[in-house]
Amino acid sequence: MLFTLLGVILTCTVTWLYLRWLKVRSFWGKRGVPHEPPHPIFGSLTHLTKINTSKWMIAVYNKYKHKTPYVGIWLFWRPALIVNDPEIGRRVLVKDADVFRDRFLNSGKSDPIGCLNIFSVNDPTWSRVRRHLTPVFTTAKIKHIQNLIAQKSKELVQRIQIESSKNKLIDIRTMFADFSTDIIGTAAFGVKCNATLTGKDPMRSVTKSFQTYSFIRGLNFVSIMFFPELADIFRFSFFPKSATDYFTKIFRAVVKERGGYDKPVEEIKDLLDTLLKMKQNAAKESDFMSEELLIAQATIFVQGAFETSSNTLAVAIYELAYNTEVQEKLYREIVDIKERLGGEDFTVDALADATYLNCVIDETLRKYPPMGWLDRVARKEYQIDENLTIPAGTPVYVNFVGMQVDPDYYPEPQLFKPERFLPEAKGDLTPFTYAPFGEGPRNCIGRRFGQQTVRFGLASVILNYELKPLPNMPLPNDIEFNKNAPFLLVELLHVNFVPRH
Ligand code: HEM
Ligand SMILES: *[C@@H]1O[C@H](CO)[C@@H](O)[C@H](O)[C@H]1NC(C)=O
Ligand SMILES: *[C@@H]1O[C@H](CO)[C@@H](O)[C@H](O)[C@H]1NC(C)=O
Ligand SMILES: CC(=O)N[C@H]1CO[C@H](CO)[C@@H](O)[C@@H]1O
Repeated sequence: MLFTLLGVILTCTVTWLYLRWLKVRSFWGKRGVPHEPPHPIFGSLTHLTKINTSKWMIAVYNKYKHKTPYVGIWLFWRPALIVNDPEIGRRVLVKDADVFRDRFLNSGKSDPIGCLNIFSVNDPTWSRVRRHLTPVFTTAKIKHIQNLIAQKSKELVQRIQIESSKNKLIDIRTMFADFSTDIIGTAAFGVKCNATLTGKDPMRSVTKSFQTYSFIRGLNFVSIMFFPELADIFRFSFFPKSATDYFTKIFRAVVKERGGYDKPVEEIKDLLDTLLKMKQNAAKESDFMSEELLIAQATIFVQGAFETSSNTLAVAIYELAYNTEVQEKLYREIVDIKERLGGEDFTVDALADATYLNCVIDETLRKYPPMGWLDRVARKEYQIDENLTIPAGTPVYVNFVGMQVDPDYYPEPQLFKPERFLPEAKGDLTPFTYAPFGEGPRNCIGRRFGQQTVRFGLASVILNYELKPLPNMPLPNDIEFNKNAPFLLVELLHVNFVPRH
């Protein structure tokens, strides 16, 4: 009797699941959207344990290139759309940004620091926070960080000197992560960090924990990015708990040191001040912002800044070592700037005007965008084009990493050619085929901050060292990337730093 009952229940469940599956599986076919048949569990995500998602995005792009502007995929059982077309990308990110204001990725509700930060939070909190923060990330407002970045750039040169004198191979990924951690740690949390010189610092221990993409951390990120409900159930978090505990502790201590949450901020000196000011301004509009909300922003500044900037620096230095003409041209520009400054420290303005330096950075971000695809979710039904309307809730990924290496847009995409981005050549580029900082109202809020960090770091190293390849290291196009990391993250890299004088 019992067995019969169990048997009936089982049969019903299996049949129901099967019928659901048939419906899921036919989703894109029914709409005439090109797709690969999904795996019964993972959908289109069967690559996850094998290759980097960025590489996968490039593969999908190349496979469907010129056949179709978009490709249907499944995130497990959820249909999602990859957009490989600049014009549709522009509409999703800019013109119809109101429909696509939210990101799909999300960490569980059990993780306030992870789910309240401006990167992962959705409306209405996102608009509230973004509105207050955008004005303080303008060029003028972040100039006060110039001295900090200039000081850390000098320490970077010292660091290379110290390590070279010990005949040590320099792990450039780690060195630049030490550098970028010092800058963003001090700017966001108001504490002094000394990792550039020493390689060690409490703040650096935290960013190291962010960088260890073990299988489990990788799994965390896969859920957060592609299956947020699972992140909720298993209480996965954006940040390791030890990190958020540490951030909470130092944030409180520094706020206390500055006179508490209610002491009016007169002059904004760093990002922490901007957060305090945001809370105070919101209070004037009877909008209460919790301490957690502030700490979540400071934390995402660290995560959003340190790895993007340090990866960019590492791959730029690596490419320069293998592209001697580019390096020489850059060196001459930097020497000129230094002379024009009368030998004084670089300034934000002088480096912003360094045409070739900026082309080198643009080209680095073309080949190695830290976040190669942009994630949005449709808040209501949306007509993609005359052939396709997607239902509300469909995740959409704009595939810039694919477009950025498409030879039709960037001839010989494997070559490192900063000249593509020279002002006189820029007119030939197809709009919306390049967006390393994202696009539209939800683009990277720290763009200028990141650019400054990278400009100062590169200029200081190039002025003092000639970069040369070392034997037994891979060519730039064979660099390996961590396959558990959600975004492009380089593995161990070494170059030879030869002092210029
Ligand atoms: C080379 C450096 C950097 C690169 C390449 C980069 C790239 C990006 C990209 C592609 C996005 C997604 C944009 C979109 O969806 O349209 C983003 C978002 C974001 N970035 Fe950056 N970033 C960099 C540096 C920074 C820095 C220095 C900070 C903080 C000080 C920062 C903070 C953020 C934040 C908070 C968001 C989320 C914005 C939102 O959702 O409203 N980033 N970044
Ligand atoms: C940073 O480390 C260096 C080298 O160990 C040391 O000389 C210097 O005093 C430290 N600076 C701070 C602010 O702790
Ligand atoms: C819609 O589909 C038709 C038939 O496949 C195709 O010729 C047309 O170019 C498509 N329209 C757009 C905007 O892609
Ligand atoms: C396709 C591809 O290049 N995948 C790389 C992803 O990262 C792993 C680990 O570094 C590499 O081994 C793969 O080659």
